[in-house]
Amino acid sequence: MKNFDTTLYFITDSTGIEEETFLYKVEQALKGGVTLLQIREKNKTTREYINLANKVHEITKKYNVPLIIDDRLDVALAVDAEGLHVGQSDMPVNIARKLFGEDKIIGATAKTVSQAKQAYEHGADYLGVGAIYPTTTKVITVLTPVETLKDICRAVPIPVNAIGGLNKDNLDVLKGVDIDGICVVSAIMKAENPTTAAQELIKVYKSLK
Ligand code: TZP
Ligand code: MG
Repeated sequence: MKNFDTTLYFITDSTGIEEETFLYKVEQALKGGVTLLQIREKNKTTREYINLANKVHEITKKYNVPLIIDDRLDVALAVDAEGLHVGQSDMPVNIARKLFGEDKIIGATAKTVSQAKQAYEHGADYLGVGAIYPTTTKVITVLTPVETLKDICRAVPIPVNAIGGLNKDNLDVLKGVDIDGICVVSAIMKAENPTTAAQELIKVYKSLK
């Protein structure tokens, strides 16, 4: 049964952090109310990615939060994750859907209305749209105007999340935009206290609605 809430979508990044600290931060963030969690690793071997994803999955299961794997269908299958996220250079959504199954959550990155419509038509369950602001997280991206984000929200019936440089102090730009949630990496990953960081993000996000 596909059941997910994109309100506060936390994307992890273990770069430069000891595994124990990383897993602690993941759990602290979940305690703060993260509703969806993606593991995103760009510099790990396949085996390292699987090992870490399995550990993260043990934690997300305790909090009943679906685990999404960035980019790697093989890793998602290996750890029986609830979902997969694909970017525009990753596996196409329709192929991922065929290989991963109808019951799995598949998300896609979209920066234009046409990319959004295609991802939806190919079977995506949600979209990540951005970057709304410049980001310090390692990613190849360009800025997406808020107007485009609004157009995408109108163009597809699936949940749309804003991403990129978002933190509790700059969400006002999303006021009145029909998004379903926000995606953050550093606002939680780099927070002193991931629990309060997540709680504050939810509070500010909900105040915009
Ligand atoms: N895609 C667009 S921006 C981004 C990704 C993966 C990174 C977002 O990270 P942060 O730290 O929340 O800006
Ligand atoms: Mg990707």
